[in-house]
Amino acid sequence: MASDTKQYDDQPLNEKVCEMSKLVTAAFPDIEKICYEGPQSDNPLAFRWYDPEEMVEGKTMKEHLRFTVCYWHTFRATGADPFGGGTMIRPWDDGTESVENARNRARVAFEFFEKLDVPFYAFHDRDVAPEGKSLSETNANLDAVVDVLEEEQNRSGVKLLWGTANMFSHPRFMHGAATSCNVDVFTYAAAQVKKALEVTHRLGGENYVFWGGREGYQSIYNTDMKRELDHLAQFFHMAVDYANEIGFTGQFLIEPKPKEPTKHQYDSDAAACLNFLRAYDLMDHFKLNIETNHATLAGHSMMHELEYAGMQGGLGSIDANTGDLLLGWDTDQFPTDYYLTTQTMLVLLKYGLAPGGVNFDAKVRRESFEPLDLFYAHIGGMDAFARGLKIAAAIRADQAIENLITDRYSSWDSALGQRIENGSMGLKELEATMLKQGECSGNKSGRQELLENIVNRYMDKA
Ligand code: XLS
Ligand code: NI
Ligand code: NI
Repeated sequence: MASDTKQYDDQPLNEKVCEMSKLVTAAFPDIEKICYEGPQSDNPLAFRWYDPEEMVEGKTMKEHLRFTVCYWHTFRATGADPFGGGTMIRPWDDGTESVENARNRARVAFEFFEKLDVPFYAFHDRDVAPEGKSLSETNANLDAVVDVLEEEQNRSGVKLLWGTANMFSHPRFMHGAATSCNVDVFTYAAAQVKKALEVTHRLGGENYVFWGGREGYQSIYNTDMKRELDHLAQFFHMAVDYANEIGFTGQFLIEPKPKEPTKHQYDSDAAACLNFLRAYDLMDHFKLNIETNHATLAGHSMMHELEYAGMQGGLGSIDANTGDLLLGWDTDQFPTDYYLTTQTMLVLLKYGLAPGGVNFDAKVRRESFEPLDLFYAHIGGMDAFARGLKIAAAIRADQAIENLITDRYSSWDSALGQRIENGSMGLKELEATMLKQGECSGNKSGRQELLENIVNRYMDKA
């Protein structure tokens, strides 16, 4: 989510506040289940590319993409920004922080998941249920909503991709959670994660995510970085231990992000996260949840972050969204760019995604305030990923990129290359080789322009 964590505080502005305290009719009465109609369709409430049962590389699109709706943006974002309050019209929401409203909203969410035909959803503890006056009241609120989530999961077959704890919105977390300078805040956060793990386990969550909300610093002058990182690692080890204790076997994920809300987030990018995991002996328990807009904030492309994580066995899941090149913050827009989705799918097909998924950590713009816009946004994102999947699969089937890479590195397949790669050469042997040879053989062209043309060619035909 972007910097406007105010979205957790502000109430939605409902011009048509629902008078019903219980949901008796559908929240989206005019919308039928979204179906695949094919690329020729001009029905804005149909899929043009996402055909859940279509086979690609031996699996259905549904199995490849594992689409996920995120609860916080879709059901809690109000459209508030630093310059003004909420704009969203959500007729089913009575605008209160009551448990009853939260339970009702949960039922609406499942109507949305089913009509959109997504197999998964994801949430933070505090998105689904309101904070109480004490930790025990807060936990009881959560249980009361989780009862509805469980019932709705069983009824609809929609599953939980991941759960997580919001340890950044409440003022107590001003200095961070696991990295707070206040031991009580660390303790509160630990209790919160314990509960969130139990709830995720109860709901059959396939993963558990840690996005380091305020785990970072605004000023290095007041920060004991070593102590904070040691605490963060202890915190993760405690989570691993407790998961073992309760039998939660889901995948733990860390979500890199370089800044927002802090100036320097500890989990700044895939490389920083993997280094942290390795340094603190956590590599066996964690993978990464890579988010597009976070990659670009870190000065990387999504494809770079995915490849970097994937090559080290650390690619777990993705938060699918996009930023805006002209804006420098986490705008969390829905991804519609076929080049982006093709690049993403090229890497995901290479390393695999399950038990991760394609989670739309994206929100409709403040000006797109009607419930209908939630459908348009997700349909666009799902179609863009389905098309990206098809294009990436076609490129892979012809080895159109791979052949050029193989050729580019072919000198390494020579006797010399093999001896270096298997570790049987040192500087002395290499010096002797080059003294004898005198000069390098010629280089090969990088063929960047050809490769860009090849990707365009597959865009045209897939
Ligand atoms: C914020 C993150 C957040 C995580 C879940 O920028 O993207 O939404 O995905 O805490
Ligand atoms: Ni984000
Ligand atoms: Ni995210």
